[in-house]
Amino acid sequence: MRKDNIYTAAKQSVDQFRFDEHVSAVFADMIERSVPGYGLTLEMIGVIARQYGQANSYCYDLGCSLGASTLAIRHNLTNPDCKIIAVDNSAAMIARCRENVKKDTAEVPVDILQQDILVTDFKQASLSVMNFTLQFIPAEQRAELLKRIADATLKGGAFVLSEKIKVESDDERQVLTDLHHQFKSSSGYSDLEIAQKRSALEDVLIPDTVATHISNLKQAGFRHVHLWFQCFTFVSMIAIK
Ligand code: GEK
Repeated sequence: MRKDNIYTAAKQSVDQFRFDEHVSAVFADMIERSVPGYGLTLEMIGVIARQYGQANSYCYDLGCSLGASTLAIRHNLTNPDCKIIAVDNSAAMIARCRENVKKDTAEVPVDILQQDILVTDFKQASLSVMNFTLQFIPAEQRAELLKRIADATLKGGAFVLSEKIKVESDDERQVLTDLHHQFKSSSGYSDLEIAQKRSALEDVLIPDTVATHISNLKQAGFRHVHLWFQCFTFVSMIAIK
């Protein structure tokens, strides 16, 4: 795994974060050292796929990056007639995702699409996953996207939404943000790297509160929404149709 050194050197000005070739080359290391609990979300996406994958259905990995969630689903689906659709709009991510899926030996078919998930045509979904992707979608387009996902979800199907969240309470936000900073320091990032990455993400990653996510998911048409994971300001929810 190539080490993420993107923000190691001091930059005159920090460009907006983009999922380009440089990021995709170090992404596995970057996300593991930046998102506390990321490995656990992947492991539990596998568990959720076992529970919710239905025969003759599709499983969507939206914002698939290198295909980590896709592979977690692929190795755990017990229904033979499922197909996985992995979507990402970054050409660099999709190229590496294709290589990773090609190297993998599991049998469930996977379609890999370089596409904006805002135009993906969803159908017969027993499971859809957005593992830290909705936060990059413009806020005003999120409700419509969630509605299209909910509309395409089969009865009893599930949607996993993992996100970095906005915290309203000043005290809570300070404590959780400091702990996240400490997590990144413990993972080997310097204060400069942490500050430059934060600045790059400033207008790119726009978090919502858990309450907003739950309300949006219910509004979209999911019957039940449960928070199943939280570590500092990172959460994952499961919504059931
Ligand atoms: C994982 N889920 O490893 N359409 C398609 N893809 C998009 C869009 C869009 N409109 N906007 C952003 N992306 C993965 C990790 S990373 C999370 C997901 C992170 C893609 C973007 O190109 C990137 O690959 C991914 O969403 C977000 O389980 O970097 O924190």
